[in-house]
Amino acid sequence: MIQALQADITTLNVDAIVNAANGTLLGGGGVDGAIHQAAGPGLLEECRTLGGCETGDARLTMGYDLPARYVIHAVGPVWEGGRSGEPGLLVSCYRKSMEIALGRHFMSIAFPAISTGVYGYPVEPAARIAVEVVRDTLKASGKPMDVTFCCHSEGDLSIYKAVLNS
Ligand code: AR6
Repeated sequence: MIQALQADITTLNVDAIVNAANGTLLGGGGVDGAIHQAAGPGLLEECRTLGGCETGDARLTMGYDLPARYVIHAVGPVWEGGRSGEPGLLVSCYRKSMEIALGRHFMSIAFPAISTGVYGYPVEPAARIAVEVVRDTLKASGKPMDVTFCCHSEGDLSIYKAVLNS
């Protein structure tokens, strides 16, 4: 039900992939750039209609040319040392994304390591939050869903595997 693997998230055939977006929802680098590139221009067109998104929140769009049917755009916090509410905002990202997925009865979802690239959140504490929120929300919902933590690097994968086993 919950797994970690190393892959390009744009290749995953799931109901929804999560994007590590910024507040404009108008694209950027990293996984955001890769998702927009693979989804095609329809994604940006839909994102323009959304009017942005607060940090810690998430928005749903279609997946366009992606194998994934939908994209959940979550806006993670920029790491500023950990005392500016970053953990709570990251918790909120995962929670809101899971609420959208559960509300739509998605059976499968894949998350990148939100905030741990350009935004600088250290991977291990971020992975702990990701795993804990997903486990808690799934348990509370009582619904089945396949959740994939999609890691870009081998190092991130080993951190996620260790967290999943702890
Ligand atoms: N598949 C899976 N993971 C990926 C991929 C991919 N194709 N590409 C990168 N990653 P980041 P953030 C990993 O920087 O830190 C953007 O410009 C990456 O190795 O994409 O939340 C947005 O527009 C890292 O582990 O997102 C925002 O401005 C993880 O995805 C800002 O970056 C997240 O790295 C958001 O920064």
